[in-house]
Amino acid sequence: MLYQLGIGSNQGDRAANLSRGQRLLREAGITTQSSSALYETEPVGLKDQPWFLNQVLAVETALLPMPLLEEIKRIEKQMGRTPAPVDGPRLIDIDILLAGDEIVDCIHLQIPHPRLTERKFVLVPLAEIAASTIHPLQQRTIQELKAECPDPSLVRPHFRPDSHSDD
Ligand code: PH2
Ligand code: MG
Ligand code: MG
Repeated sequence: MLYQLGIGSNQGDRAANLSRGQRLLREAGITTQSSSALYETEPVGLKDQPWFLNQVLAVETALLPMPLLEEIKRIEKQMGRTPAPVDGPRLIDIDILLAGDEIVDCIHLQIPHPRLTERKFVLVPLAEIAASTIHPLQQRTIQELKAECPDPSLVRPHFRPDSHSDD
């Protein structure tokens, strides 16, 4: 089954945290089919914290949504994520955004992610790899949801510090 995952970090070496997260997913049999660019994003919710790096991954796995969530939690814990306030700083955060056309609504897991449509830091990278995917509850494409999203927070492409050189 193909899932879209949102992955973010705003502590330590953020880019290294995202790539380690992706590697641990792969080692758990959750393989990346396509990935967005990295985005430098203004914090949403709690403002007084460092900017995030966010990315969206399309991953393939045989895991059903709840077992996938358990694997994700295990990886976040393995990477050293500690309990933090809601919307507070984090070393790594991996969220299930979409699971194909499926809708999941239980206490511990809602898919599509309930705040997906309100967040530019999700919609911008998601539109890069899944623009014409239809949100199964809104019946709108990701492209449309991005265009209509009123979130004023800044989302800009991340330029890797080592990606250019003077010599
Ligand atoms: N995650 C949050 C809260 N706020 N802001 C940005 N820019 N990026 C995030 O990943 C993020 C956030 C809760 O998970
Ligand atoms: Mg999150
Ligand atoms: Mg999360």
